[in-house]
Amino acid sequence: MDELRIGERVLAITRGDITRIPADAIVNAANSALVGGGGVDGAIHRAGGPAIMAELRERYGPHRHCPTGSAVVTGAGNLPARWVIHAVGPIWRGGGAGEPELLASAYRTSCELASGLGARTITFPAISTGVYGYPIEEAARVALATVREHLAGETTLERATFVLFSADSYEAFERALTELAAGSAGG
Ligand code: AR6
Repeated sequence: MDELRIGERVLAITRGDITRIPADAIVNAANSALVGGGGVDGAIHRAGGPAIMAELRERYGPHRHCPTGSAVVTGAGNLPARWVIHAVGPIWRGGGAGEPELLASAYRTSCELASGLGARTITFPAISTGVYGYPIEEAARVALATVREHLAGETTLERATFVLFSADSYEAFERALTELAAGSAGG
């Protein structure tokens, strides 16, 4: 399955490059220093152009810091979006250092910021599952459960889509979405 309905809203997964898919808000997997980097962060700044980094510098200063589990907003430059939400996921340290809570917090904060802006559609990468080493199966469960919970509450978001870059990450999210659907069907 690639979609779960939550009332009128939809939680979806798809394969692809997040910089190519239109959405009101695109979530980035950033670092606390908000200085850019590799992975999806590099792809977003490349595709979006220098305006995004310029805005980060201007709004949040040369010594900017975004705590792990939180997020900040900029415009989206040349990306097919209105906003980029730069979320900071945890570095995986074995799972006993609060990683699930911090990862959930990164997604929850992103959803709340997007809803505060009035966004109706949002796309996410699999935060923390690249350079930061978070195991994909566990990350997929946390990611989907957290965004589902947001979509079940008061929000402007109508559709939230995880854009998975690799076949492995797509398959992990597909399994986690199927589990989540079975869990909600069973009450
Ligand atoms: N579209 C969608 N997903 C992508 C794309 C893309 N274009 N490119 C990579 N991914 P990562 P993290 C996937 O490493 O683990 C950066 O240097 C990738 O396959 O981008 O949160 C930042 O500056 C993986 O599944 O982010 C930070 O320093 C997922 O995106 C640090 O890495 C996340 O991998 C953040 O590490």
